[in-house]
This record gives sequence, structure tokens and C-alpha cells, in this order.
Amino acid sequence: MPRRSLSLAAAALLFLSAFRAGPLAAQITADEYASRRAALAAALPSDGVVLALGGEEPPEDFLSFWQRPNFLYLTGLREPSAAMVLVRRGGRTATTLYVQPRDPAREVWTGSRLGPDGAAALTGAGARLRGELEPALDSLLGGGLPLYVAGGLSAVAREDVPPTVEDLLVARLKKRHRALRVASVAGQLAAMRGRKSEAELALIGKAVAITVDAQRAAMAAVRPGMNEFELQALIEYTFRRNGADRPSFATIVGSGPNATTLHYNADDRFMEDGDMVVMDVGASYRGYAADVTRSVPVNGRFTPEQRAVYQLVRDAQASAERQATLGATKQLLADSAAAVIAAGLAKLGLIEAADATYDCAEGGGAERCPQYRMFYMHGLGHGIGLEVHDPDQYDRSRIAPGSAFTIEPGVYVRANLLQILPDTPRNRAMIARIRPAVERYRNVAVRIEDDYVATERGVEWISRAPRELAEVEALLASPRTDGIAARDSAKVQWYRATEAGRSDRGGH
Ligand SMILES: [Mn+2]
Repeated sequence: MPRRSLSLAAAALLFLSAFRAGPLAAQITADEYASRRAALAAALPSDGVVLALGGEEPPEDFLSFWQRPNFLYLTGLREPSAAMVLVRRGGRTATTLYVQPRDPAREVWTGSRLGPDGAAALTGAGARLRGELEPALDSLLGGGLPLYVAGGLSAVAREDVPPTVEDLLVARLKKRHRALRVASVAGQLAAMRGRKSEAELALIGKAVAITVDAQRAAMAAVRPGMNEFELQALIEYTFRRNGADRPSFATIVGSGPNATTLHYNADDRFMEDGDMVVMDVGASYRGYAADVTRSVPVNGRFTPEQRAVYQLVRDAQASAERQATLGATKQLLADSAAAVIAAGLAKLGLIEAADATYDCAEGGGAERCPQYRMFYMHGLGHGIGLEVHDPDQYDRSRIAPGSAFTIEPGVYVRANLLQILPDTPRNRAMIARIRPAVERYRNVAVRIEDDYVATERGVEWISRAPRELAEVEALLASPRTDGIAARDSAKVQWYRATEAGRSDRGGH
């Protein structure tokens, strides 16, 4: 999934050869969680009280519960309505978890709870009832210790942004402790989470392997006349039947005009002969995210226009991969991919020259942007981990052992592109020159996204789903083995007849 561009941002990497990491225990031990808490305690600016709040049970709507990432990172606890308090004072640290009580009558509805004893046994930390959290904080903070909140504090107080649970709790505490000092340790946690342990890399590898299976299944199944939701179903079925928790973000299956919408996820259009379909998907495995994109022609054969754009994007990705070595900066990768895309777009006539610019200020100001950004408007990549857009150490410094990230260049020729540019004399002149190419490549959209991990041995490409033109076409041409009969089912026929909710949002 592309991240809104931070300047040219992006990321990347790759390679180091063919040796795959050996099998690692895909589980995180209680000792590892304890060492994360110790590392956080050591990273605090002073003695103090660290508060991490877990997620609350979804009220009344019976949606699935997923733990909040920072709390999960520090405790491994997946129960709702839990909290962690870590106290660092005079060279000693102590952690206490606050959890819901065992309640056999209530567990008829909710399933079993750990209770304090269960939570203590699972984590090795102390554990008490959640109801005791605020009295315990009152007692600690009354002694003058500062409060360090593990993320979640609103950066700005704005009426249109609802307060977080941390905001509400801190507001209550401040009423009772007028001199309370509060700071966020989200930055320290991001730095820690940006360097994955071996166990974390193994979990990411598992999520990625499942996602690769799903991409292969989707490529083998796609054909004109299917609905996007049939591919979505096949992909998410493949996730779950291989033990993934869930998709790590809303599954993107965008065909035809929808392929040009970066975060399209309505996934309900019938795919047509001649369309490209962009499938940007990721499994979450024990909380760890994969993120892999493939873009293929629905009918199995690239048109010359689709082929040209596909090869350009693949070349850009390969260029970034060559730069992706231990010690490389994110910017180096991003610049390398951008240079390939800019040169390629110029060759296709979609921009005037590799270094050409256009008027990009919405209000008609003087700001100029590179023309290639009209077709490649997101970052090159991002870290992956507990979140699909996770911190990585290369955000702050360089690729190093423990990095895990994506490289995902893309080119999108949106049908209405020339109508949404600021109307200025220079833009009008540019539009006159590029209009024929924009018409020719209309609705061609390609994103290729792969996942990489770095170890002491170097950077490794781990999402090995087919991606070269010839291997993609070979898989698309293989006998259909998906077993999806839904395309011909009465229910999909009925759906087609009603056109309910059909999305063609790419802008004709
Ligand atoms: Mn992504």
C-alpha cells in the first residue's frame, strides 16, 4: 500500500543474494517482551512512570478486537481493556499490567479472560485489576514522578479531532495532580520498533509467504468478467486458511479506471477485457504485516502500452533494489527509482523531459513540481511490522540489520489527469504537448511492491511472487485452478444485474 509521499520519500532495498534466512522460531518470547520494556526504561529521559493503554473492546458492534501496536509490542497481551505501567525510579524498574477480572458468568459472552494471575503467568510481569489503574497512578504521580505516555497523545488540541483515550486519562490526572509533567515516548518506541528482532523478522516472513501465495492464486484466477470482489475473496481466503489473522489493511483490487486510485478498496467492479488490475494486498500474521502489490492484465496478455509502463515501473524498482544495501539511505533508493521513472515517462511522451516541471500550486501560486510526479505521486516505500506503515530505522538513518520495508514504485495514467491540473498558461502549453500520450496510456496503472528484510548478511527480497513480464504472463496463462465458481453463480449474475454499489471511481 503506498504511503502518502513525504517529499520523495520512499524506501527500499534488496538483494543480497539467494540465501534465505534459516528457519527461525516464529514466536516472541516473554523474555523478549521483558527486554523491550527494559530498553524503553533505559531510553527514558529521566525516572518516571510509563503508561501504555491497550485497546478497548469494540462497544456493541461485535467487530473483531485487535490490540494497539505499542501495547502489543511491550506486553504481547492481546486482551481488550488492559494497561501497562512501568515505573523507573532510582535505578530500578518494575512493570505492572492492569487487566479485566476473571468472570465466568461474563465469559459466557466474551470468552475467557486471563485475569491478573493469568496475565502475570503469561508475561512474567506483575498484574492487577484494571479498576486499580487510576488509584495506582495517583499514588505514583503524587510522589512527583513525570508521566511518559506510550503514544496516543494528540499532537494538537483541535475541536474537530476527538481526544484519544490517553488525552482523556491525562486530563483526569492533571485535575488531581496540578504539577504533573507529561511527555510522549512514541519517538523512543518508534526507534525501537524500527529495528526488528529475529523473531519479528520471522513473523514478517510468514506474513509475506502467505501473501505471495495469495498473489499467485489471484494471478492464476483472474479473467475478464470476474468481479474485483471475487479476487478479493480468493486473496483473503488464502490468507486465513494459511493461518493469517486478517488482512493487514483493506485489500485493494482495482481494475480499469480504479487501478489509478491509490487506496481504492470498494472492490466491486466487473473487470473487462483490456483492463489492468492492481492488487495491493497483505496478510497480518500474529500481528505482523506484509504488503505486496502485483499489477496484471485481466485478459492475461499485456498490451504494448501496458507492457511499456510495466517494464518502466519494474526497472525503477530494480534500480532501487540495487541501491538497497546495508548502510544505504532511504533517499538514495527513492532518488534512484525516481530518476528511472522520470526518464521513462519522458521517453513515452507522458512528460516533456525528465527534469521538466509544471505549476502544481492549487491556488495558482508559483510552486513548480517535477512533471513525473503527475504519474508517480507517492513515496517509494515504507517500513513494515506491527503496522503496515511501520517505523523503520532507515526513516532516521540507514538500512541496517533489523530493517524490514517495501519498495513500491508506480505509474498511474488517470483518465482525468489533464482536467485536475491547475489552469495556468505554462500548464496549458504542457498539456497540449502530452495530451496524445495521456490519451494513449489512459487507465494504464502499474504498481509493483515487494518486501525486504535486512540481516547481518545483507538485504534480502522475500516476496517472491512472479513479477517479470514473461513470468507474469506465464502464470496468467496457466490452467485455472482457483476453484471459484462464483463468477457463474446465480448470485453474482444477480449482483451484476442490479449493478449495486458498482464503483468506477477512476474518473472517466
Ligand atoms: Mn505499501
